[in-house]
Amino acid sequence: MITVYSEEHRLHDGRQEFHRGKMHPCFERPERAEWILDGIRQRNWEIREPDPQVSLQPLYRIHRPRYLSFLETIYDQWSLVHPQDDAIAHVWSCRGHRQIEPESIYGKLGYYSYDAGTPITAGTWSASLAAVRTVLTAQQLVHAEARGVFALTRPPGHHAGADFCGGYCFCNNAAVAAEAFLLDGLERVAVLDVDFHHGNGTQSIFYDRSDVLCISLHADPAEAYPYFLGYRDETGTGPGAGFNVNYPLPTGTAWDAYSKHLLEALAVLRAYGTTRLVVALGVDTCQQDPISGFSLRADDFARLGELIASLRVPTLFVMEGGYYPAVGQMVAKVLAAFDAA
Ligand code: OKP
Ligand code: ZN
Repeated sequence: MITVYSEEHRLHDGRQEFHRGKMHPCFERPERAEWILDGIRQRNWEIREPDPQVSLQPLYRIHRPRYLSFLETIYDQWSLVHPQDDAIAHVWSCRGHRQIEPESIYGKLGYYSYDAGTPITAGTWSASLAAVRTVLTAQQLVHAEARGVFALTRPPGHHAGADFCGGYCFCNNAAVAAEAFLLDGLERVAVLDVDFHHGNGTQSIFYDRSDVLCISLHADPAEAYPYFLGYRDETGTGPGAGFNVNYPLPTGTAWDAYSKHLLEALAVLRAYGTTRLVVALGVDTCQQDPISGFSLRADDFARLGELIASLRVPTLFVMEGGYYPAVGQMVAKVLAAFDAA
């Protein structure tokens, strides 16, 4: 399997995230990509750089222009006042407040984000754009008839919405790739999100659309991040009614229960007539993950790759979460089993 990877991800290097009353070193750090690359290199798979000429049209269709200019410019404005610190919001809009983009940098940060775990650094915009080029280059390879391609994206994407960042995510790489398949003339595109956390950004982007089916298996938001989205009764709206499927699972879920729901998800993908699949591949479902609560074991990741392959649909794997050194081993198990099936 080909991996597309850019070392520009390193430009996004947040110092700290706010969590449960104090600042902690960021879990989502450049080292993660090294861990993932280790797993890929051990298998001797080809690693390619993103095409610098790849069209960014799908990015502009997924994200609002004003949000993209916010991402591009906010750190420069912030650093004039706080040159030693990353940009991070400390105030957000809520019920009864105006939904407006204030002039103040603090107001803008609150308007375009939803948590305090997602610092914006000097290189966040460049790294995010490199991740988008990475996923779009990989998408082009799948479009040109590759059966499976891996986009080693960092920062991750599935929590980013049309006009907000959060959950370590800035641009929604998986959503951008799904949009690219549609722009290439395909129909019945689907996103299968297997990250531990619900992909609230992806769901919100496609919630009223029938051209991208979104299916997600994740920790029950009643007990886990992102808390405010990802419940079972969220099934889509308007023309998108029936095109969003959530499988919220309890803390401690292991392969036995997980795989039952995965088989259901695969049946939905089959019934839809999926032509191209984007897998939001988080491996933070592993028992080893320091910030998550499922109990998948190493060999379960091979089963995961095998089951995804059983769909027999050209598949783009997009990296999401996974915060422990063996993350590359789990990713490689998924991809190798997919290839072998
Ligand atoms: C991003 B992805 C840890 C608390 C959790 C946000 C989690 C974002 C996960 N300090 N904060 O879905 O893996
Ligand atoms: Zn996650």
